[in-house]
Amino acid sequence: MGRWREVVGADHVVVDPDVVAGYTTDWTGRFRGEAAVVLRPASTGECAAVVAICREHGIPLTLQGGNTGLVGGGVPLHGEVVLSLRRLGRLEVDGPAGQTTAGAGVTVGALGRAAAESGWAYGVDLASRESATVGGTVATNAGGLHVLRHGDTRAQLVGIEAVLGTGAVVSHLGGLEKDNTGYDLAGLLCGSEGTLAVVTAARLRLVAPTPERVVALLAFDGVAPAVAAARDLRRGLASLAAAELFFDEGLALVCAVTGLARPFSAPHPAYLLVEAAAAGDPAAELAEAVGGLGAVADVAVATGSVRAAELWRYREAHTEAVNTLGPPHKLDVTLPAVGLADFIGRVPRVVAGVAPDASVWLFGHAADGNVHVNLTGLAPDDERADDAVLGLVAAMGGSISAEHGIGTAKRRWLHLNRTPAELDAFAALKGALDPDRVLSPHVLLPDA
Ligand code: 2HG
Ligand code: ZN
Repeated sequence: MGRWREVVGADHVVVDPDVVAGYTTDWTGRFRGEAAVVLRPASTGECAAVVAICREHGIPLTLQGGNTGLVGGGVPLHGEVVLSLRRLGRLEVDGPAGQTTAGAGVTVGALGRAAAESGWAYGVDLASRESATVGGTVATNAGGLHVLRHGDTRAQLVGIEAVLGTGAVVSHLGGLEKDNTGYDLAGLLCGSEGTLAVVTAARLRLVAPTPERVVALLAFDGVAPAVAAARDLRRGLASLAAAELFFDEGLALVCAVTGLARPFSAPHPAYLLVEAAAAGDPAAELAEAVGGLGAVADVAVATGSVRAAELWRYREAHTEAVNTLGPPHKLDVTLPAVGLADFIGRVPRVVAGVAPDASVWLFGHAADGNVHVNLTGLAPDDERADDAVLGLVAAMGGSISAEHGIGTAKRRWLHLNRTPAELDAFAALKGALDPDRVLSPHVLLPDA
């Protein structure tokens, strides 16, 4: 305790149980851990000193950013000390380079605003933008709403600063767009979920702003035409910035929970929320592209930003609406494009076969093949339906984690997507960069 106080300051060695409690349960309430201490360093040097002390004494750490993760990777489920990175708040925009250097604790929302002030934009956006941090989104390679346009977090990453599990600091933040000088450490640490290093800062690419936005909600009479529409818009609408899929059961729940009015006079089985964004008004090209789709049953177009935000809310409020039903099981999966509609049709039957009392809520990022399968009405540790759904995903050639990571929740299914040789390579990397398993020892990889 004394050495930690010397490093981070007494105020940031948190032991008050009421304060610690804010760091030990995940956002959904499904993953509840416990910790005696939360450490809140404010610099890379402080992080390195903390890791060195923990390594010396064999004290495992759980790394935590905004605690918006949904797979139990950021909470101390085995009594670990929590290393909260939220105080790492450095934020510089390099206008000429079109890049930013951001500390791990900067939120995605704050990064986006800083980029906008300098005439740029950040390519990653997600519903949890005001809590999710740069460190967390890099550690999990977060996707979000604009992957179809700008790619995932790894695609924005130009460089990284991090503390390895050995306590060594690696810092490569120069921001050169072309830099073929050996292993891509930034790319490796991105998505490693805190198991190899503490990400303390990232050098991130910015994108050209697209201030003119039009949002439309399209209704369809089935899943297949909605999925096909997302594919056709991706090819035919250059300004397409988002294509978000949801269904009538989820929409009804969102309306009941939020008090929003239903968007159409009649219900429809499937909906696609489409955003077009460009430097000039994309309304005409969006209308033309939607007109060419053929199978659209109804359309609501937002002509102003208030209505646009309302239409977005139908999709973004799914997460909070589902949570009102009790802690959900969250299975964030990707399917090959050709199998997406078929998978969506099969999931409810597969779940009903093993857990008839469970409710299934589906929504996601249509153009990425990414469906968020949320299951409610299950005990937190009842994994029969998880097993059945993830088995179906693998059998159909999909991924058991699209954008949320493996965390602790999906470790037992990692073998569905990764061969023994790949898992051996993962273990070798862990052994090299975190030999004493100080960093998030129960996340992603099997226990030693
Ligand atoms: C989203 O797309 C997030 O809104 C959360 O990835 C998904 O709540 C979920 O399952
Ligand atoms: Zn998502």
